[in-house]
Amino acid sequence: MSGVAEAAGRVLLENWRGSYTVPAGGLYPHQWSWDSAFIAIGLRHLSVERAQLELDSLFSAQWADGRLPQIVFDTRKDDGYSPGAAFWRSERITGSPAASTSGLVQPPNHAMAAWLVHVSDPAQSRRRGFLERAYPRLVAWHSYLLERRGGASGLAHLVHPWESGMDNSPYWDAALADTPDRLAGDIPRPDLQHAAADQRPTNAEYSTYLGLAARYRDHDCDDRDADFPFRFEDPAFNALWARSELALADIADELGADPEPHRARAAAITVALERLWHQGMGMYTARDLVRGQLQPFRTVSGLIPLLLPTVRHADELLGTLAGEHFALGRVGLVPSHDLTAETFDPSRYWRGPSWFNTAWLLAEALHDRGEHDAAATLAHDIVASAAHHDFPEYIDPHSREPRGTRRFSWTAALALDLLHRGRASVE
Ligand code: 2M8
Repeated sequence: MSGVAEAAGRVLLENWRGSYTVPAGGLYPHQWSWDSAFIAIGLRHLSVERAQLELDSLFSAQWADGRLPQIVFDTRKDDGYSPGAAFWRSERITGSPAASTSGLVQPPNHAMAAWLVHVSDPAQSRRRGFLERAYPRLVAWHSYLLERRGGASGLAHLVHPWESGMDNSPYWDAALADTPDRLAGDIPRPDLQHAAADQRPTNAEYSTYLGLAARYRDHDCDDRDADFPFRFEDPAFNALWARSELALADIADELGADPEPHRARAAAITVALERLWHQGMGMYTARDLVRGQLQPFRTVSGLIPLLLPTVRHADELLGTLAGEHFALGRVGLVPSHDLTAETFDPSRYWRGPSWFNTAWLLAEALHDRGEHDAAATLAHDIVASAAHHDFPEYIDPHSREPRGTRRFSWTAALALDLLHRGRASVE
């Protein structure tokens, strides 16, 4: 193994907590849903068993309605993160699991990860019955999205910015400003002990995040609050759902189950994504279901549909990715927000900095589309930026300086994955 792969492995070992991996020791001391899926994709190269356990432990916190929770709390560390187990009190809600969890969800990248974990050692996976265990969990999770979060549009909707994984994206600004649910008084910000305030969401954003989460919790997280003030269809969330349906088709095939319903669902979501196409922006964007508007912002979320083989506007998306707004190959990784927008901030969380998970997804998409040079350049940038800065959470796209916390698990895992699969090399 190269020195970089070894260093990445050390980050994953350090952040391992016996049956799952924390995103980062100080800032995020619990198990996060889509982090665990990205982490399993890298961990499989170190230990297939651990990668399986990472996903199994998330599945064991599944709710009776099928949702996979945003966070599974380590209740011994509840004071280190806000909002924690004491805020959610999930145990009082019927259908919640034995573990203490958040009631929200995160993007559905889990079936995609489960399939990649399986193919890294199919014989071992079969021996341990990994996919037999995972498949019903994943089917229940996707049914939750369809039945509780789906609608006539054919897309699933989010009820909180945290559910997008891209917390303070400009997509949510107008809706948050318009939301009556805010937490008054002191806003707990333990995160600021671990990352600079100008690289994190603001207190004003946090007061609405907490107000919305409290309202959802106080309705027992049951999704039937017809007047809920925040409901969005997000491109990356739905593209990952469709991509994961394609992975479920592969899993069904492997298990001798019928793959067709999964292929049909993936195709239906891909077609439904067209309602998020914004001609003027040249990309997909989020739709505010409460106010009925497409958001006039370019963010990396709107590029993620490139993962779908039959997405209609692939050529325009490739043009937007290469053009002045995201400047592929000319800045660090892929910025989370349009480089030319007034709302762009190179340091603040999901309003400009480049993240490793979205860059990895786009490197996969470019590779699958036969754009091998662009995929290799991006993969190389992921590995180099991870290695040079001690596996940062995100980077400034212009200066390439590290931002947020360091020794971040998915940064290490995804760099390790690219090295192991020969998609990038170390110079
Ligand atoms: C960030 O989100 C959490 C809330 O879930 C936070 O800001 O405290 C996001 O970057 C999210 O995508 C990520 O899953 C999480 C843990 O890495 O941190």
